[in-house]
Amino acid sequence: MLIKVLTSGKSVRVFFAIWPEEAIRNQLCSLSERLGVACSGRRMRAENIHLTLVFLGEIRVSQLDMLRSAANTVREQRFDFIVDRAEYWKYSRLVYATAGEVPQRLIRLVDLLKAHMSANGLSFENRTFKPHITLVRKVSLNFLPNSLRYLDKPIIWPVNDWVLVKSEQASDRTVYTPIGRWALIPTQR
Ligand code: 2AM
Repeated sequence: MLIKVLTSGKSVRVFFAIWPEEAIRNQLCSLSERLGVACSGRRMRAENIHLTLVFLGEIRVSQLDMLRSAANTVREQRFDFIVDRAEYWKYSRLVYATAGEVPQRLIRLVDLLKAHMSANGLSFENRTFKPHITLVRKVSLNFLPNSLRYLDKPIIWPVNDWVLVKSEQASDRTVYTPIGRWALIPTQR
C-alpha cells in the first residue's frame, strides 16, 4: 500500500523501519519509562519508537517513486523479533532494546533492501546492521547494570510489515511519518 507524500520540498530524509503496533509500542514504552528513570536520560516519545532497517538519509523527492518500485520487489516472510535485553551505547549516549537472537529473516530483509536500493542507484551509508530500538537518549552512565539489561519477560514483537518513513525536524521534536508500507509474507507460526 502506498501513502501519498505530502511534501513540496526538493529533498526528503527517509529510512526503512519496522514500526510497532499499539500493543507492542505500549510494552516498549513501559520499558523506556523504567530505563529512563534509572538512567535519567531523555525518553523517546512513544509514537517515535521503531527499529531502523536501512537509513537512506536525504534523497530527492523525485527518487521516491523509484525507491518504492524497488521496495515492491522485496519479498521476505514474517518473523518475531524477541526483545529480551537493553544495551547501553556509551559513544552515542543512548540506551536501546534489542534481541539476543537476531532473526535470519530480519537480516535477509535488510540485505535485500540494501541490494535493491544499490541496484537502483541509491547511495547510502552502508553501516553494519545492528538492530536496535532506541529508547533513551542523553544518558550518562559508565555501564548498564545487569538488573536493567535483562528483561524478566521478553517482548514478543510479531513483525508483519515494514515501512518507509519520512523524518522531519519540527521546532522541538523529530516527527516521523510513514509514507509507504509493505507486507511481509504470512507463514504458519
Ligand atoms: P538511532 O536511533 O541510533 O539514532 C532515524 O534517524 C533513524 O535512523 C534512527 O533510528 C537512527 O538511529 C537511524 N540512523 C541510522 N543511521 C543514521 C544516520 N547516519 N543518521 C541519522 N540517523 C540514523
